[in-house]
Amino acid sequence: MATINDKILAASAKHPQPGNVFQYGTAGFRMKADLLDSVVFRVGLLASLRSRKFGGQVIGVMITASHNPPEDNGVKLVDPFGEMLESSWEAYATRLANAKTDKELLAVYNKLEQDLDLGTNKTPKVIYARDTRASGSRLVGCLVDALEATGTEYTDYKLLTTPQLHYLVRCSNTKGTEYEYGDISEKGYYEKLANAFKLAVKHKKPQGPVTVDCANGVGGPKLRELIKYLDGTIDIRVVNDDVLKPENLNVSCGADYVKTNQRAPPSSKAGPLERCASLDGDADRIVYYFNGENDKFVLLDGDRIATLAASFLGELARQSGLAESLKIGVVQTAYANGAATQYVTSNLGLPVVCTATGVKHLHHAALQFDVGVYFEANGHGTVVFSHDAYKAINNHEPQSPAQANALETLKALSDLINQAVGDALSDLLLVEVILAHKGWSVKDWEDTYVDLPNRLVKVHVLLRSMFVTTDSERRLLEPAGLQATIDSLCGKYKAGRSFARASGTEDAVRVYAEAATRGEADDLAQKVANAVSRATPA
Ligand code: G16
Repeated sequence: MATINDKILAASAKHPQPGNVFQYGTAGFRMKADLLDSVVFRVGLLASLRSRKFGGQVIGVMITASHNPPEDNGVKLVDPFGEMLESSWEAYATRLANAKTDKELLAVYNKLEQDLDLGTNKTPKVIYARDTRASGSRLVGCLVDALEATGTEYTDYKLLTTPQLHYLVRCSNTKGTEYEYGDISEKGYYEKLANAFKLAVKHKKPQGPVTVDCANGVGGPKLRELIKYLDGTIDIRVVNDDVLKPENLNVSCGADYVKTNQRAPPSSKAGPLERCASLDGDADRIVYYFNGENDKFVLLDGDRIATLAASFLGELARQSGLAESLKIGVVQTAYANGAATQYVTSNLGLPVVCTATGVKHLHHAALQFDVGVYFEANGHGTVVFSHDAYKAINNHEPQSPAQANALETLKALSDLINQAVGDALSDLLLVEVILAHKGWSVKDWEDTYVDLPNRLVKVHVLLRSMFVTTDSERRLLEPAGLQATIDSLCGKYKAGRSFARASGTEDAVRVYAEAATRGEADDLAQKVANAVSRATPA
């Protein structure tokens, strides 16, 4: 009878390593889809090991390249509590992906089995899903080959948003425990969000419609499904939800397009002051925007969602009598607008922590607070409630009807907000609850503070690995001398701030710049981008 090792060798022979060097990056492996077969197969091997490490708990595998172009794809692992894969295991993923031959792969796999102290012999379990990319089903085949070879139990959830898969992993592993999170089904996800939303807007209904651009990705059909559970409590208008033509995914639409270009999708028909939002390709990011005075485009990005959420949660904590028990904090990255950071510390009086890019870093930092609000400026984020915060909220006896009302909303929000990971659908409903409660238009939201003009530029370089950062990616250690050039350029502009870092999801270096005026921000970004180009081999 064939052993597991024989099966791995035979299955691996169907998915030869193409000779590339792979790296588990900001959000897993991500690249042109036709290079990914061996990588996905090997991620399947690792998912099986990871489940064994946790005594057979469910591990998630998501096949998506999120905001990347349609011809890309990617794969990432979800840990038992629904979080991103623990960082120390990223190196194992990279090691497996880079083994050159089937035999070498088996040797790496067996060594990991030995070194990882896998404990019990419980059957490993994996659940997986994919976004709407054309390459997704082929890559699922590669994954299944690994799961079959290793005798792993698996469930195919077909098309899901990334946060839905995170939800299902968390529900699967917490069922019957004090951390029980919800019903282990897609329907359970919609019911949980919809019930929480309906409770939160019981006394204050959202005003006017919100138009949601779904990047022609999986968020479209899933949002339409969610709407069915909302019983008309909100008018959500879905646009850019064409998933039948996968080549349209993220093309001239979606959260990344809107954030990077600082403009609405060209297909947008929104009138002045109409509330609009854009999701990304796997619906784990969201940004809002509207056409302001003189047709000026106004972006309400992740920073704005963070400040809105932090201010509202602070109010609810005070109004419900829980201000003393709930320590609220905000986590941002270097991309956060300087004005947003200032607003949180000065106006809201809340602490701010800065981490490197990547949800896993922000999530981890947010767990230090009872209520940790974390958002990347690109719209990726959520609010995490600690176990103590849940206890405080659930055990608190309100002393007045006003306290009871605030407490009910706070409870509803702790259910509405996805605790596992940033979730565009959950964040959409969160923003809608807050605007409804405050009675705010998008203009009122914008008026809370004035953003410093900023610009994001992508520089294509030959060797992005040359860019080594420190201080939460705010400063460069290498290439030598480049940081001094950036410092001196920043010094020439009022409120000038800029940094450069290698993307973990695209073959590019990202340059961010902000300054007192639009012209200065653009100029600074361009000059830093030029310096980045000059510092790398042509
Ligand atoms: C992923 C990560 C985000 C990160 C983004 C861009 O998002 O989950 O944390 O901000 O990539 O990362 P980078 O600048 O390193 O390319 P998504 O939505 O693409 O999965």
